Amino acid sequence: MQPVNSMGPGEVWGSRWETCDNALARKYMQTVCRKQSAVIVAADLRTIDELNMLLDLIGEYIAALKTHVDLVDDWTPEGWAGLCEKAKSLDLLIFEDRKFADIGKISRDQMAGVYDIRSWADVVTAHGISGPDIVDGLSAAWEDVGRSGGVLLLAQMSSRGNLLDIAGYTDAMVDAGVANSGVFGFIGNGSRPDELSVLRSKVGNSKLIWTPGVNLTTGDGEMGQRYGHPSEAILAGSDGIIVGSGIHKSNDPASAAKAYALESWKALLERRV
Ligand code: S5P
Repeated sequence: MQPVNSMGPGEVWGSRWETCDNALARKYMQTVCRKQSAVIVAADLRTIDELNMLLDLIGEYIAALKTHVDLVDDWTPEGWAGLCEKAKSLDLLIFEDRKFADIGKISRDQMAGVYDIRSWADVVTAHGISGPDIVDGLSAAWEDVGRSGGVLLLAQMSSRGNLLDIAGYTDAMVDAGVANSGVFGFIGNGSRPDELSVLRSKVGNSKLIWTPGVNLTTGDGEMGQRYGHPSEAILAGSDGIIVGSGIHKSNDPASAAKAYALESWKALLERRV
């Protein structure tokens, strides 16, 4: 049998690799193969020092860095630029989980502003509640600074009582998103593999699905969060597990990140056949 470390993205991702139409998504799939990890860390920490320390500990075990730039207490442009440089040197896509939701032209402007998200984020999240033009607004913002990026549309959420499964919302989101080359993929609910399988069958193979709501300890989390097992999420169709507290609240973040990486990689290889 071929050693896994010589496997190319076509062998690991199968038809996902062949049909995926988004350059950044293909880059992510290659990174996953190189690092043998489909872990996106949700680095929900309040200081730049803590963020840097976390990346130093776990950078080799993850494929992307997810941030919430507006929860950092000591944010400065210089401090943030240093963190982004570190992420790039670790071969990580930078994903700002801003959950844009306004009309297209305001979302474009919100990509600028104090944080200037368009200049450093490769991927951002958006709700589709305002209609499909939000994707054009966000893509235009990247073009404004000579960059390109990808939008992750929230098709499902992991929190209990969320309203995204009401009255055909998810289906409409998927229909609009699949047809749009600015869409990197979708956020699905990692805590409910059965719902995730249904989402995957609607999405098809041309777009990625990344899933929060995963933890090696499953069940209810804080304030309505719900957790499913990372392997089950991947076997149900997730292409990237978004892990926050499972890593950054661990006493040993490096070992935790390594354990999530191993689970994700094993499940990806199992799904392949
Ligand atoms: O439905 C969602 C969508 C997202 S992006 N549910 C989520 O929890 N998230 C994000 O994933 C959330 O903003 C947080 O950064 C992360 C989950 O963190 P954890 O500590 O619960 O693993």
